[in-house]
Amino acid sequence: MKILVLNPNTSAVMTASIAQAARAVAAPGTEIVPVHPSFGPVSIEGHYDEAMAAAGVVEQVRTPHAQDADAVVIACFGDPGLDAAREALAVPVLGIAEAAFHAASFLATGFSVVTTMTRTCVIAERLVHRYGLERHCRGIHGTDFPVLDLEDCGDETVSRIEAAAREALASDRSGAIVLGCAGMAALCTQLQQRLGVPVIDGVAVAVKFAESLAALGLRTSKQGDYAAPLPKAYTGWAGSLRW
Ligand code: 2AL
Repeated sequence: MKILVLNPNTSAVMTASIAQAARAVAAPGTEIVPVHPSFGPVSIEGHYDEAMAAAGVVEQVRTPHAQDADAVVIACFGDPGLDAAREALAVPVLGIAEAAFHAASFLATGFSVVTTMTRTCVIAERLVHRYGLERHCRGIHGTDFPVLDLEDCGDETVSRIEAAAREALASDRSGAIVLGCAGMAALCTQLQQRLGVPVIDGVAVAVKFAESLAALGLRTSKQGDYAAPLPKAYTGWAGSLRW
């Protein structure tokens, strides 16, 4: 089986580290195909970045790589372009925030999110509401690390994320931590060992959910709003992105 792992930012270093995290959990017969858009922000840290990244996701789901995949994972914690990708494709498409929230709700009655810039907390908060998981999510905490700092993070970064997670567990009375950035995937095992509670990396759980749904022969519904986009002219620079 082939899983397209789509990093919506344009950092090749982050795409490679996301691919490594995905391959670490993939089943022996699963091929991970990592891609990122040809345009857009190098990191996604706000609403403006996210709007551009969603267009990058649209670009990538039109490629032969995506058409050939058995499932797709959108590997950014804001799940940009998730609904658009589900319209465009018939295979299962999972966002890492959505996957991580659901996984956390299986493992603890309440979880806390530890993310990058504090300004992105509202993005995660809105997603929690969109997915109906507000009774499980007990807090969302920024660490004010720029996303690209995670490309090359040492022990000091891990210790700061660990400290934020410890504080979150205590103040929120949570039983699990969700990592709020695809760039944190490589830190998951280490943080789980240090914290002694489930630590959920959305990349890993999204890959496993994607594998399971594809193996069960389950596909995105084409009835209603996830039906293929309506054909129409797109103008200006978006002309080549029309369905
Ligand atoms: C992210 C992420 O996962 N990738 C990125 O560029 N920005 N999300 C975040 N909250 O930092």
